[in-house]
Amino acid sequence: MAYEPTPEQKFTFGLWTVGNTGSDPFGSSVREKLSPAEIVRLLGEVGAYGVNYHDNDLIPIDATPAERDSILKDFRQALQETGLVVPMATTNLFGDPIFKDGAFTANDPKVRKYALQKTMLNMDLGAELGAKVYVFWGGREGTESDATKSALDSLKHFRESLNFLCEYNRSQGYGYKFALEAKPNEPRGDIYLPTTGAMLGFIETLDYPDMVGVNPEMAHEHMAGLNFMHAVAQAWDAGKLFHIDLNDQNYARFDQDWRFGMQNLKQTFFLVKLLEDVGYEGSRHFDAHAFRTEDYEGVKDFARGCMRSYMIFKEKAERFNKDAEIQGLLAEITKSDPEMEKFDGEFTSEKAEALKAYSFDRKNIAARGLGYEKLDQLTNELLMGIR
Ligand code: GCO
Ligand code: MN
Ligand code: MN
Repeated sequence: MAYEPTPEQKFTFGLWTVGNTGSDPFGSSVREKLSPAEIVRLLGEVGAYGVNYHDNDLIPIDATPAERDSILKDFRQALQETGLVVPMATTNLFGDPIFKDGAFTANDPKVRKYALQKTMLNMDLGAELGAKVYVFWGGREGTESDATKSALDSLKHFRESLNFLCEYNRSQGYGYKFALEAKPNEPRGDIYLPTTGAMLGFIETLDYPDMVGVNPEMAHEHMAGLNFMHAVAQAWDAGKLFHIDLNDQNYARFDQDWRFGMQNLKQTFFLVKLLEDVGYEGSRHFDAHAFRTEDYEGVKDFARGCMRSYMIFKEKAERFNKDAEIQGLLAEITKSDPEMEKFDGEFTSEKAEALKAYSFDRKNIAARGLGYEKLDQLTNELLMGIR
């Protein structure tokens, strides 16, 4: 199989991902900074479908109107040349010193309103560029010390800001879907609403819950020691999987943002299998960056690797779904029990009474082996390439 990316698979990268210059808290850049147009061309070369951006990846925060026009002109030209689209836009509400105490949850009302202004302005630009998803990642929305900020007020401020922006979205007729991205920590000591599950609960408290979903990220759930696929399944079940950030990460480490499929092969397999089995149709966005050891050839290897791994795992998922022995075991495990069917469906008092009176052979039921060792070994052998 060739594993060539196709537009239907909607593989996207952020300007900030392949454009990452390799600096970290301990060292400076190792790669020259590319312009947005150059990044688009690099993505075109590796076969990506789209490019996503933060306002300031594209237009520096201090750019003059003339600089803005010229950058946008070059960017649009590169999009046209390569055929890349811009499916998602987002706001940088963490980089500038004004956001040192957060954006929508900063204690200073001026900072909160500035965050709203900055977001509306970029929603305007994103809409012009064709974006349909708007991501909110609150990198600085949190605390180091809870002496400094009220967690309850912060939730209130965040809710008010999102409600305001939902109204703005409606009044402008942009039709954006908002996607909230959770992260447990980094750069703040603790970030509010630290998991996808927390975001899903919060969304129901908003004025327009239907407009708002989630953008779960693999590395973020892994930093918190959680099972990413389970979080994505919950988002899907709630009809809230509006976007996804794919990458990789060792458990319980700082944010590593590794190439998709690099580290946790089995977790990645089950994630891709879920996305493919349910028919997820949104962007498959890689929010990751190349190792600091790489030049731009290595960055292309990184980007191709993300997409290849996705496609290989997709093929493995098809194989899993067609494997007679695996499917036989699954059918056995999940088979229905005709005797129990009378208790299925809606609640009635009669059903409850009948269930209370039913005599279960507890020891016999418990004594049955489930064959999970075999099923898991077969799964691993499939992943190891011998099935
Ligand atoms: C991170 C986040 C960001 C966001 C981005 C889009 O850990 O830095 O994942 O990369 O995804 O800001 O909103
Ligand atoms: Mn991240
Ligand atoms: Mn992300």
